[in-house]
Amino acid sequence: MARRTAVAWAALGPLLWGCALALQGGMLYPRESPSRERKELDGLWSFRADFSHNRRRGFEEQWYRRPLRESGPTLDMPVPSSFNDISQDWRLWDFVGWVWYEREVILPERWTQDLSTRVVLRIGSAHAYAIVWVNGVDTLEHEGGYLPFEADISNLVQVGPLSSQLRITIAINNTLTPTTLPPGTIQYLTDTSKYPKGYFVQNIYFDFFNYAGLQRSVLLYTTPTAYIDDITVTTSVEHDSGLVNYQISVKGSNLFELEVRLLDAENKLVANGAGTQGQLKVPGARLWWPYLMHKRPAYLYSLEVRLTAQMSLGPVSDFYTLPVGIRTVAVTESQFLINGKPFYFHGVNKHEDADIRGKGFDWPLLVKDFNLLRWLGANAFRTSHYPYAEEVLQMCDRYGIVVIDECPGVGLALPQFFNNVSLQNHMRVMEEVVRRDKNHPAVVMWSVANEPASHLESAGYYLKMVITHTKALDPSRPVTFVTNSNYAADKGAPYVDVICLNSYYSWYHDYGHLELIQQQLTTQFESWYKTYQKPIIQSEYGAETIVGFHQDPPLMFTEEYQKSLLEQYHVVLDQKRRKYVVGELIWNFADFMTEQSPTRVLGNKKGVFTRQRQPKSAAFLLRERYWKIANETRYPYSIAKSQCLENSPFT
Ligand code: GCB
Repeated sequence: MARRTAVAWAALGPLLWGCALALQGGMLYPRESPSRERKELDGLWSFRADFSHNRRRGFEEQWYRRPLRESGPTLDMPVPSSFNDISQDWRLWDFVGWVWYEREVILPERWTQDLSTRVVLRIGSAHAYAIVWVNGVDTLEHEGGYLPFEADISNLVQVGPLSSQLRITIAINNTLTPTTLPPGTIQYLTDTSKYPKGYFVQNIYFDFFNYAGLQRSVLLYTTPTAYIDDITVTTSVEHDSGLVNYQISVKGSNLFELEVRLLDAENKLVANGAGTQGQLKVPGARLWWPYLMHKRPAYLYSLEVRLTAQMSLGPVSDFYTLPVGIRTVAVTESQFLINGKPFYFHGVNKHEDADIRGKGFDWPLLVKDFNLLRWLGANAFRTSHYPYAEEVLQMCDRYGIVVIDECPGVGLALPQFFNNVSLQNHMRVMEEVVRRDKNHPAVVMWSVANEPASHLESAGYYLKMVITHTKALDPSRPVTFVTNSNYAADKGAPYVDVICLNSYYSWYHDYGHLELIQQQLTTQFESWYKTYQKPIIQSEYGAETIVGFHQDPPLMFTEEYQKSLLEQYHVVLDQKRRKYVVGELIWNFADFMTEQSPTRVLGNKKGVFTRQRQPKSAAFLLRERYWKIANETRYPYSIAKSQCLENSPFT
C-alpha cells in the first residue's frame, strides 16, 4: 500500500508558539515547590439544594452573604464527590438546578500578611455552571464541568488582621442547555391531568448519569506575585537526540530571568537553557514509550523552571517542575506511529463513576483501575466522554498508558445543537482541554466529540471548525471525533486524522444474530477505508451483560453472549489490524450509572468489570487477547514489569 508521507506533528512543535491560546493565563497543575504551598479543601462541606419552585431562592435571599447554616438547614457533603448518591432524599438523586456548597477555612498567617505572596483558589471541576463567592464577594464564574478554573484571591485575603478566616461559597447548577457541552434541554410537562404545575424534566442525549457537584478537589495554593504562569512543551527526536521545545509565560513582572534545567530520572542535569522560549537537546535521549512497547516504558524527565524577578519589595523567585516525556506521534495513511513505530491501541473506554461517590475523584479507585488496566494488558483508553481528573493523566504518564483525550462534546444529537453559540463554546472548551492537558506525553490524540449527528450539513461545518481550531491550538497531536454515522453520510470525517468508529452489531440491531458480525464489521472497515484511506480505530463495541447470567447457547445479557460477541469482532479485527485498523477499545471497562430507562438495568452493563471492579468472563477473554497482541508487538527482550504482572502467565 502506498504510504502517504507521515504527518509528524511533533516536528511542527515550534509552530505552537505562533498559536497562542485565546484563553487568558495558564492552568498549570498546582504543585508544591520551594516557592509554592498548597492547602487542600477536601472533606466535609455544608450543602443545600435549592428546591424552591424557580430554584432561585438562594440568589433572592443572598445565601452567600452569611454562613449557609444561617439561611436554613444544611447537609454534610463530602468533597470530592457527586451529590446525587449521598443522601437518602430521593429528590437529590436527579435534582436539576442550583445547589450550594460552603466551607470555612483558616489561612496560614503568612498568606494573609506577606504581600509578595499570591493566593489562588482552584476548583478542579464543578459540573456544570459555577459561581464562587469568597467572604460573600462574587469572585469567579465558570461554565462547563470536568475542567479546572481558578481565581487570584489575594486582594480578598490580604486586607487586615481578621482576614485569616475565609468563607468559600460555591453555587453550582447542573442544568444543561442547547448551548452547553454536553447539551441538554428542559421540558415542562404541562398536562395538568398528569403532572403537577411547573413540573419539568431535563432531557439529556448521552448515556451516562449526569452526576454533578464538586467532583474534584478544591484547593488553595500560593505563588509569589511574580510567577510562572504557564509552560508549554513539545518534543521531537533527531537521530538519537531528543529535542524539548519549551515556552514559558510569566506574569506579575516584566523584569525577570528564567533558568530552565532538564533532569533525568536520576536527577542528573542533561540540558539547560534560559529565557521564555528555547530548545533543549538531549543526546542519547531515553524516549517515553507506551508500556508493553519497550523494556523501559514511560521514561520521564523533569523540566525545572526557576524565575527570578525584580519587584519593588525586592527580588522574588518562583520554581515549578514539570514532568516531560520525549516522544513523537505521527499518522500515515494506515498507521499510528509513536516514536516512529506502529502503535496498536488495545484498550478500553472508561467512565469516572463508581458506587456512592458518583464521579467524585478517589485515589483507591484510581489505583485499582490502573492495576486492572495492567492486569488486562490494556495499553490505552479514551476519556469517554469528558476530560478526566488531572491525576488520572499523571498516572498515564508514569505508567505508559496512552490516552485519547476527549472533551465533553457528547450528545450533540439534535440539529439545533449545531449553532454559532454552541460552536464558540465548543472551541473555548477545547482551549481549556488543550491548555490543561497539552504537556502530558500520554495524551496522543484529541477527540472533539462522541457520536455527533455528523450526517447533518451543519454538523460538517461545525466539526470542521472545532477540529481546525484544535489543530491550531496544538499542531503536535492528531485530532479526531468518534462517529457512529455511515461512511457515505458522515460530513465530519474528511477533517479527522484517524477515523474512530462505534458499532454495536448484534446488539442494537439483528439482536442475537452473532453470525452476522463478521460480515457487517468487514463491510464497515472496508467501506470506510476505501473512502478515506486513514487509519481506523474501533472505538466502541460491546454487549450489555448482567454478571452471573449464564446461558448456553448464548443469549443476550449473559456472560456467554458478551464473550461470543467479542470473539466475533476479534476475528475481523485480527484480519484488519495488520493493514489499517490501528486500535480496538472495548465498551466498556466497567459498568456505569445512567439515567433510568427500560433499556438500562441499574445503569449500563457493558462493562467487562462490574461497577465494583470484579471481572466478568469477558475480562479474561480480553486479557488473553491483549497479552497475545502485546507479546506479538512488543519490543524484543522487553519484560513487562509491574506489581501485578510478575506472576502473569502472559509475560
Ligand atoms: C454508544 C455511546 C456510549 C453508550 C454506548 C451504549 O455508542 O458512545 O456513550 O454508552 O453506545 O452502551 O449504548
